[in-house]
Amino acid sequence: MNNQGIARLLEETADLLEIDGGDSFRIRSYRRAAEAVEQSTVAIASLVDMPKRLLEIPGIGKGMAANLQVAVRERSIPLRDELLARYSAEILDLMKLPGVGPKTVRLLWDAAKIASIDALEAAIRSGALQGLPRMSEKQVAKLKKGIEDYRKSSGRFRIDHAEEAWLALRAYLGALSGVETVTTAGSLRRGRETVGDLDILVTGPACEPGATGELVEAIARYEDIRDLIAKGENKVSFHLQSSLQVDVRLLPARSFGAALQYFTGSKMHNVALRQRALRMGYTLNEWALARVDDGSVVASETEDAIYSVLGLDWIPPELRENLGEIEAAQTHSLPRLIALDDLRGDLHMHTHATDGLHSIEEMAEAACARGYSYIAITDHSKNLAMTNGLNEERALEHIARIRAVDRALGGRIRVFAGIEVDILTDGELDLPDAVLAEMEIVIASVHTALQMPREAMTRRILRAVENPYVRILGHGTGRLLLRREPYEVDLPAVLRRCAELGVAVEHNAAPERLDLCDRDLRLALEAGCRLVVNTDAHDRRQLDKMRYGVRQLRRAWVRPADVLNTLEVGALLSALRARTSASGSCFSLQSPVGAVSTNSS
Ligand code: DGT
Ligand code: CA
Ligand code: CA
Ligand code: ZN
Repeated sequence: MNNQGIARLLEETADLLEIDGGDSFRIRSYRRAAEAVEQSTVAIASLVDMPKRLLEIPGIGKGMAANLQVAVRERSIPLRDELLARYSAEILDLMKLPGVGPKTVRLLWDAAKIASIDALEAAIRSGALQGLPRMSEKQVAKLKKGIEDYRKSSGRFRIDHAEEAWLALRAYLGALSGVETVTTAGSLRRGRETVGDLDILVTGPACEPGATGELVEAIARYEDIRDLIAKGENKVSFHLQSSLQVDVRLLPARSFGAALQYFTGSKMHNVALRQRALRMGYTLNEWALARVDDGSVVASETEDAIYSVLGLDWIPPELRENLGEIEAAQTHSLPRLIALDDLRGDLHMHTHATDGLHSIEEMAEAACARGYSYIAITDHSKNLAMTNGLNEERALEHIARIRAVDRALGGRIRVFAGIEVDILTDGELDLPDAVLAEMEIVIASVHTALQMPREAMTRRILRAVENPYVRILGHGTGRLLLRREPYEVDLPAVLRRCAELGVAVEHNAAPERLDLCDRDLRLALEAGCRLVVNTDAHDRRQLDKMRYGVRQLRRAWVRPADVLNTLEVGALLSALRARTSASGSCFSLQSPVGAVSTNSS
């Protein structure tokens, strides 16, 4: 069992103790241990026979060390099992609902012995929650919505979680004897925002028909496996601890291309491709592209060869959804899709002035190390009190600090002053124009009152983007993947107006958000919007999340020229919305080093 799995067991034990009304010191000790295990750079499993080493980990005492040993050996913690037996094996599922923590679960249990999502749903239906403390009508409606969303999304996994599982598996499989290549296919290869299961292809001498026995056994010994689903001659399927399903297929190298093509999908793309093959006198399956008449194989080793025999350019996996990519591949008009390397900067990030972790300097240095030419520091505004959002006075001080850091960097990277200003419920912005006028990058975002009716929300956002200082619209849907549905809004109307005003529309690269989604991004392009892709980093490592955003842009057929932060500094500043006052006169950009100095280094 890996550290993450152990940490989850500890965390769940703490949750169960809290539900059980346990001693707060004991609860904290489990949470601290979970944190310590998760942060540890050493695999706990490798220390299982060295209790002394376990005790060296900060936050791990004697009793906890014993827990860790059991966790590694038995994949469980006795106290956790005991509590699950007392309540229900499904009680922890309740906490996957938004706004539900141990306290609420405790309440539900005390009031009506509710210990699963099914039971909660039944209780809502029968009205059994009425009159309970802290269960207003509004709260019950929220729970009901939460259950609906949970049902829709359960069984799918965020792209970053799937990627993490994939990278660990790739390392394990790649090191097994007789394995030469390990490749991911399916929705992960296509870069979908969520993944139903992992599809993995393995080739090498141990994958040749008749020779797979030992490899299959070795795969089945992977430490993160929770349960095996199937173990065949050339396929092993299992659930990981996280309950993510994995299908590993062993193939001879000669059919790798056909298998990769087939298992990458999507189904709709494959159906269209197979029909095309049939029209041309071929059959296409996971083994080969072959002639119908005599069955002779014409292509199977590479994807390239298969597409080429079918008269098509090779199609990037992100486009394989049967949305016109086959036609474009036939006429050699597939777009040159944006790639990570095209980006010159990141225009949305937070610092410890609000809810970020690092300083302006630290964010700038991290961006510099990534090779960026510019960033914008865009902390929250005061409406988001829980983030310690900036009021007018603090915003002005923050600008001064940003300018000072920008100067001190001596042109190594440009640091723009910015803000992620809240759009208030009536569409007013949370800070006065005079403050916004001092900054290059004003992102306007809706963060509160997400439950508004569609028309009111549309009016709210349309009013906000009319403010001449708004250059970027953030959080165009406000969703949290698998947790919170988008807010209701007439998105096409908003996108059209942004296009008219020259307000850029942000794609948020954080894998738990990814708004706008791929389909909405296509809508934005059709509306003539210019895009930006930003990480919304709350610590410097999160600048790495740009890659998730780029995957969604690629899925939306986005080219580098569609995205403003592929431009160099000078071009970026002239491409952003020009700022005019109500009377129409232009404001110059306020910057001590000259906002348009492109040759400052
Ligand atoms: P997921 O796992 O729900 O995120 O989505 P995929 O696309 O990874 O779907 P999955 O894992 O069921 O299958 C992987 C690929 O295998 C799929 O994209 C296309 C191919 N495939 C699976 N079943 C069929 C089928 O019945 N017909 C065709 N043509 N292809 C299939
Ligand atoms: Ca899949
Ligand atoms: Ca699959
Ligand atoms: Zn933000």
